[in-house]
Amino acid sequence: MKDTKQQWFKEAKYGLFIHWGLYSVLAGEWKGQEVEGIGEWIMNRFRIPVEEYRPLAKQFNPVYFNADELVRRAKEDWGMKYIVITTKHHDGFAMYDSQCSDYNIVKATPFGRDILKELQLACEKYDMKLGFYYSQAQDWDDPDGYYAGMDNSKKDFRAYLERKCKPQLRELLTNYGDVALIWFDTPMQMTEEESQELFDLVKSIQPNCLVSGRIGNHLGEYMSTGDNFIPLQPYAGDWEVPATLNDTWGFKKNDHNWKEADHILRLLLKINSRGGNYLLNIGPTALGDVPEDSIRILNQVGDFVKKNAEAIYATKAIPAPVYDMEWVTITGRPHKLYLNVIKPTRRVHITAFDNHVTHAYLVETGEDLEFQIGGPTSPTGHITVKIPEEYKTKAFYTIGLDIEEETLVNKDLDW
Ligand code: FHN
Repeated sequence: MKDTKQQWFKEAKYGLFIHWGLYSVLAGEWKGQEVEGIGEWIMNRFRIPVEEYRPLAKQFNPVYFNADELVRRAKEDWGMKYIVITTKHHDGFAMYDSQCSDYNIVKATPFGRDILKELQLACEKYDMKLGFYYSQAQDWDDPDGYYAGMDNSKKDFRAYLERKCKPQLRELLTNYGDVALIWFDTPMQMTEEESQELFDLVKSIQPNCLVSGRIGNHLGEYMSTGDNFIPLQPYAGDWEVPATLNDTWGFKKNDHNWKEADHILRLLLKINSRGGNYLLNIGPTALGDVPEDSIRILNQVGDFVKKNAEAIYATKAIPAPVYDMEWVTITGRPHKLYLNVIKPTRRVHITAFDNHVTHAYLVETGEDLEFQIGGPTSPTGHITVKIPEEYKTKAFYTIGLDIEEETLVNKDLDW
């Protein structure tokens, strides 16, 4: 079981992932051809030679990027507790002022600004945790970095580690204040010793910086599930689901397959009810703005999160309920359950429910609600909560239940 031993991570429950880099310039298209699948892999998918990919830096001028506005939104509008940004994705381009590789946003682009420094300052201002994604094994730019789908056997991976990976990690951990976590990714064939070296390097500079599950060889401090993968049962320990709002991480101009707010909210609540954090992605454009659809959806989810904060933050896994209902997802904390209504329902009625409830209330107003345990067929085993008339056509609200038991008790379905 993974244990970060850090309260902030256990309580955060909702964070913002940012995939942003040179691939955003291509926006999913190379020489008139659309890339299949995720946009940030375009260099790999089309085998774009380094000499043709590098010049994209000259077109990268994200003049609309506004770190303050982005962090403010994440905190105040979206209700997120931490941000993780790609400081170097598999394409090898650094999104900060790196001294050990000029292939970076400050030295290679007309933009010339260190967006990481700007984000660090904004995160400090808004009291937001900031973590760095760093592709430690794949580097399609460095001759000795791994390249998925190619023969890597002739590469001197050690040389790449010493020349680029470790020095860049040192820079990230030295020049940008307190780093909440390093989000390693795709370890590929890294050995246990190599993963351990990177782990030790992080801890030697910032002992409180968490190391993500994808450092490889089971050395991470929390578990990262597969992309967009939500376990059916609660996992023990600390874990996180990295997830997309559409079907790509890096910006793709033709990907409009957005998951709408009710879908995202259901996923957030499912993950929280099983004890995990939801790290939800945006892919800014090459001009530095966040796609309008992302903002719209995150604002809607954020409205719920802010009004019903007690049903989200610092909640604990509840035992896998025996039901999976369209209109409601249940979260909880010791002696509390939350019925989060996602689709309008005329009747708030939960069966196979065996808790002793002492109080029911509408979380967003605090208003007390009447409730009834049992019914015509059984004196126990279900609860009906009376909701105000106007809520019968509403969704995105939460009913809080104070319970005598520690957590949810499912009644035997035998009755
Ligand atoms: O290959 C990457 C992918 O581009 C993206 O960064 C995701 C995010 O979890 N991680 C890898 C695939 O799992």
